Amino acid sequence: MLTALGRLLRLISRKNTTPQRIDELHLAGYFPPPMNATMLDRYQVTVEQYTRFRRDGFLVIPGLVSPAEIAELRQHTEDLMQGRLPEQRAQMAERDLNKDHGVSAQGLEAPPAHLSPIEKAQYFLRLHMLHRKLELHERYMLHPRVLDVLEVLIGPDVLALQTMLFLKPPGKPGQGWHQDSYYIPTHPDTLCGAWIAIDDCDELNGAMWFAKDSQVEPVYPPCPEIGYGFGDKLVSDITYVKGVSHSDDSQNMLTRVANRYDQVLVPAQPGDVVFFGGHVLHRSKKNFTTDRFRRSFVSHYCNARSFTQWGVDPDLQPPRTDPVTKMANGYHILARGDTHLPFAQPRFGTPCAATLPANERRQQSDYAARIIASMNNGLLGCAIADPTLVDKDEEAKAPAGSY
Ligand SMILES: O=C(O)CCC(=O)C(=O)O
Repeated sequence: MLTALGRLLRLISRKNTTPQRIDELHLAGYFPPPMNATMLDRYQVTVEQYTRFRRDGFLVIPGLVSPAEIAELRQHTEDLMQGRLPEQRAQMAERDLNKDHGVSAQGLEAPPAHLSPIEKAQYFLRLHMLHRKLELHERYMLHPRVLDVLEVLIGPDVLALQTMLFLKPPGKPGQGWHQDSYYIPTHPDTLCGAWIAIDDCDELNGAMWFAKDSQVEPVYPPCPEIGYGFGDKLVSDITYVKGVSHSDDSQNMLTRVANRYDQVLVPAQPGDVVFFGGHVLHRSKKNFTTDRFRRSFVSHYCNARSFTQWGVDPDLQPPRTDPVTKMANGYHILARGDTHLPFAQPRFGTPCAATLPANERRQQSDYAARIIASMNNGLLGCAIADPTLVDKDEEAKAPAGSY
């Protein structure tokens, strides 16, 4: 390896980094493709942020989404809560707001029309998968700066799987300790959430908590009597759990695991984005305030080379599930990079990798693929080194057969 690495270092040494040389290196697969104007606008993840994500299991990027965009997202959310969106053609059934914790809805129904604005705003706790019904949710799921970060953390190929809009009105409950890969399995497991704060979030209105460093844990699978859930069943002494996401800690068996770690509150300002991996234990508590919402827009993604059976859309005909493997990748949008697996186009046409012509998409992710593809020659991809640049002294110093 030292020899190969030495060659690469020589290739990119100062005297070799002329624009033409950089172009050659790009073509040889060492560097990402040259950036165009849009790419220069990219959010740049640092080594420190990358290591923090891997070490802590989560990463907060302050102000990743602009104030103007948050204003748009907030206004749209308020219209949705009041049933004012043109897409909200049906109405939800009546229910007693004092007797439940708020509805988690898949659909786009409006709250009953006769309710007061305050009652309407209390009607929903959270709404799922509306990127399949609302252009704006698709657009925020595919927000370029959010994708810039994901491309580094779990990419370069990124598949957009899921969205949730948390409204969490005053007095409504949070979600107890859980691991997201329990709900959304991907193989290999590359799941990552991106949680965009719409309101100020703090301890009182139910900000998120993380069991810091707990991303090293396996995903704890459900006891057989629990209908749904996934986990690392091959770990020989794994505990099967009950009460995942239960907000009463005594009912939630993951509390014991979470209690082995420091538990940190992650307050957020509108526009801050919290990225978190599929294994890290996290929770949010009740909204203890009487007058503040705690709204956030959350999307989940995986590497687009991972296989998933999750997220079939029964409304989409003909079905896109692979009849043999039950793979459901064909329902999810290719956000960045490329993939050899199926993927969906964004229904509302939001620009992303899926909307690029195949050759352009391949070119953008080619540098990652080439490094892998060119390893077959025994030289770990460094075979294109210019023989005239061999430094005899350095070569001689490397012990025979060393890496
Ligand atoms: O926002 C919350 O209260 C919880 C979010 C969460 O746990 C998740 O998105 O996985």
